[in-house]
Amino acid sequence: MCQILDSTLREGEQTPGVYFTPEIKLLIAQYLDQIGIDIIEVGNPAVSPEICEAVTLVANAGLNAKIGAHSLCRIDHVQKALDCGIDFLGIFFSVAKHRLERDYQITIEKAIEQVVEVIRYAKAQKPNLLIRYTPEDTTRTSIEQVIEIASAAVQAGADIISIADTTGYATPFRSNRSYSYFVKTLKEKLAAQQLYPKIAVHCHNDRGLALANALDAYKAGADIIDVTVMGLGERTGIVDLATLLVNVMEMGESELRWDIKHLKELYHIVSKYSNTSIPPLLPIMGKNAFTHYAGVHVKAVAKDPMLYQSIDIASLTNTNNLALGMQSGRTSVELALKQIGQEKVINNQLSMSCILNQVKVLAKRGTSIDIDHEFPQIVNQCVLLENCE
Ligand code: HCA
Ligand code: CU
Repeated sequence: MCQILDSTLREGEQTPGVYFTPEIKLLIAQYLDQIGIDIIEVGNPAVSPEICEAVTLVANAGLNAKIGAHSLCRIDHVQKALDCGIDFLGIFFSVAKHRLERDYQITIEKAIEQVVEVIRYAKAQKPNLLIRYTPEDTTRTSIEQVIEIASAAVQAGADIISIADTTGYATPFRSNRSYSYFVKTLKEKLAAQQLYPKIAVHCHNDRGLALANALDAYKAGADIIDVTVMGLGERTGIVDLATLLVNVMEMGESELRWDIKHLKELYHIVSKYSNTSIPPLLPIMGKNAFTHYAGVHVKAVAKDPMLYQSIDIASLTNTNNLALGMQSGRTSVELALKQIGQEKVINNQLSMSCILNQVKVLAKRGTSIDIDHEFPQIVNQCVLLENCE
């Protein structure tokens, strides 16, 4: 069984322009909690007083999920996070050769010393705190270095080691760049030292492979998977929550674990307060995800939606929709007439031809026809014309 860590409030707030007030963060966290998310990462309290306030607010709201803060590998930042009353702390520090040499300008020995000191400090302050250590840019760090730092971090008190694909470099199709390689090797080498931390994965989408990498990691035995609503995050973001849930359910996770009916409202709220519209083609939660358009499709779907759908959770997460436009046929017009309560028009052949014709004329503008607002006008015109002839 894998756990889900949602980072909409931390990684998601690293989407350019996004800012959630502490109250909105609490609202989003409440929805995530109702869905059954295991860990909610709220932000780094040392970044701003508002984030500090948000972490404190969410950590003290009595949610079932573990509430976490993010922190640089510094004692002052860790202390600030601890003061917020958190259950989970994510400390990140890269030990990639290029980073140590070109940015931090310290040796690997010095880096290990710093990581060990900070983790020991956090554990001493709060022994039941769940500590995650992330060797940032893990997938571009030599595996030997990852094993060395992970082993030191776990011995210092880290409960979780996260494999972060910070730049979206991993791919399931290159063996030593794949998540399965990192997850399996890390588990195996640490177990040989009698160390058994949970392994988390944080997959960025720069190559469009975030979901594929997360599923590769899941198959290899990853214990925790990071997601955000809509895949929000730095650059091209990380794995989308709803898409991940649907896929891990197919790989053996029980669907009873999550109350997915709250996804719709959650996505609506995150979209509204992040000023980011939900992409219509986004799997599962996009407006088009369960919308059928072309005449042949609509005709078949009117008998059974599964004739042109392979996911049977539309009613819980999204709604089955009809789109009206150039590709529409008679069944679409019939369904649209039923939707607006004008089914009596269906039996009038001349009106039906007129309506279908007008739908196609209007569709040349290049956007679908709004069934509740525009379609009734087309119907009225055609019916009027018919009565006058
Ligand atoms: C960041 C980088 C990070 C950290 C992940 C982690 C990444 O924005 O700080 O701490 O587990 O992608 O490496 O999100
Ligand atoms: Cu990230």
